[in-house]
This record gives sequence, C-alpha cells and structure tokens, in this order.
Amino acid sequence: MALLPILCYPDLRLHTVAKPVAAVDARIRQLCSDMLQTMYEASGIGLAATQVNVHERLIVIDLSQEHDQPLVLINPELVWTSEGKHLNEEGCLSVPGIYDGVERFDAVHVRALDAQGHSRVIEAEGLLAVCIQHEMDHLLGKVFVEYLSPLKRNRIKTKMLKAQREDAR
Ligand code: GNR
Ligand code: NI
Repeated sequence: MALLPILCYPDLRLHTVAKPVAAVDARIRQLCSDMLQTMYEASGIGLAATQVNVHERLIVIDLSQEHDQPLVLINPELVWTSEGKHLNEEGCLSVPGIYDGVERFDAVHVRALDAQGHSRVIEAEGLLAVCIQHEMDHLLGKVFVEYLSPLKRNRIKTKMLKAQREDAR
C-alpha cells in the first residue's frame, strides 16, 4: 500500500487525456489499491488516475462512511444519460477548498471493467452519478472549475498559486 501525491490545479498535467488501460493486471490492481488508500486518506469520495499523474482510464469511488464499498471503474464509457440535468455543488481534491455548482446529468449508465477485469454496467443516480461524471471528466483532462466563468476560474487559479507558493516556503 502506498499514498500517492495528488496533483493540484492549475498543474497542466491535470489536462492530459488518459489512454485506455490495456490489461487489468497486477500493476493495475496495485494502482487501484493505492488510489483507494490515497482517496480515503484525503477524505474524498472519488479519485481519477489523472489526479495521481497516471494517464490511464481508471477511477475509484467510495460513497460509504465506513470506507467499505469501494468501486473500481476501468475504461468507463457512458452508455446512457438521462434527459434532465441539475446543478450540484462540487469540490475536488485537486482544487482544495473550492466548491461551486456544476450541471450534470441526473442519472447515467456506465459500462466499465472492475478490478477483476470483468465488464459490468453501473446504473447511477444522485451523488454517485455526479461523482462518476466528475471523475470521467478528469480522464478527459477536464477539471470542474472549467465549467465556471473565466472570472471565477482566474480567481481560483490565483488563489491556488498563492497557496502553493506559501506551502513551498
Ligand atoms: O471528494 C470529492 N467530493 C465530490 C463532491 C461533489 C462532487 C464531486 C466530488 S469528487 C471529489 C473527489 C475528487 O476530486 N475526485 O476527482
Ligand atoms: Ni476531482
């Protein structure tokens, strides 16, 4: 088990487009396990491989309080989306301390491989649906602040850079 460093916005590596996972092997299972540990330690409900500087299509999610319902989604693809979208308050481990509204589909169906390499379809609504869409954006190199106005985004960028400069001192 290992904790992995999480990239922080505006790190340009967060805009890398991830490639499909070629094979669900021991390396990928270790990565899933390390990402889950990293997510739990950071008190997040989801983590995309992009955020730990691995540019392969892999997401981990756990919405449970007890950290006992890990979900691994490898090579996820949206196979259905609801008609309706809603505004939800979002945060991101790569943009600590920032929360704002983003429009997401109310419900999605996602086809993905699990940690055993088996293909399955997950039917998600509510917070799980929001989280899956947020994580799948990371795999495309997209961070939620890119949905906000340029003014808000620039304020966030400046605030993050200032905090990072202060952390480095
Ligand atoms: O921990 C997280 N909480 C969260 C809350 C609302 C919408 C999305 C999220 S995902 C986030 C963890 C994270 O940054 N995943 O990429
Ligand atoms: Ni995020």
